[in-house]
Amino acid sequence: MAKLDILHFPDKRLRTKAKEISNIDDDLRAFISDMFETMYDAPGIGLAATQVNFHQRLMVIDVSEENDEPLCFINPVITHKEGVELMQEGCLSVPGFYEDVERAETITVKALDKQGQAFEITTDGLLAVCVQHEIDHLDGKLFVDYLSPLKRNRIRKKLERMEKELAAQKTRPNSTL
Ligand code: K1U
Ligand code: ZN
Repeated sequence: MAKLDILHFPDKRLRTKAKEISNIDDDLRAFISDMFETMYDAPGIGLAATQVNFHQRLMVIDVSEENDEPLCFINPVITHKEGVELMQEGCLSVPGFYEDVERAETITVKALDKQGQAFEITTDGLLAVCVQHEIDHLDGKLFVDYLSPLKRNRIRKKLERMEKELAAQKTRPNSTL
């Protein structure tokens, strides 16, 4: 198992539209294990392949308290949306920022699991929000795209400053980063 590097906004690679997966094999299953490890370690409740620079339609989610309800979605498609809900969202690619986003309240999503078996879930609450957030990633969209340009640019500038600071720290002698 391996922990993967997560891309940060405004990295352009986060804007890539992921491609459908046609072959589900042991290599892909090993990558899915790495994605779960990366998500739990972050910690987060979801992770889309786009965020780890793998541009295929794959995402993992676990919204349970005990991290014991892992869900893997391959080629996910939302087939039904109902109602509207405002919920605070975070993003591992936009670390440290949490903002309210409007999403569908109840959704039906169909996908393939890691064995290639089709399944369908109708859900609401945090899982519904997380599924919509992760599918947005696969389409190259981020939660900051729902904010005003002013807020989005403030977040971008702060994250660019932090990335620069981190890069400078790494080049200093005796750095433990
Ligand atoms: O896709 C991602 O960047 C993961 C993101 C998912 C998400 C969170 C909240 C609403 C919608 C989608 C996160 O996991 S951010 C971190 C987070 O919310 C969290 C971390 C630890 C415990 C509980 C929540
Ligand atoms: Zn995210």
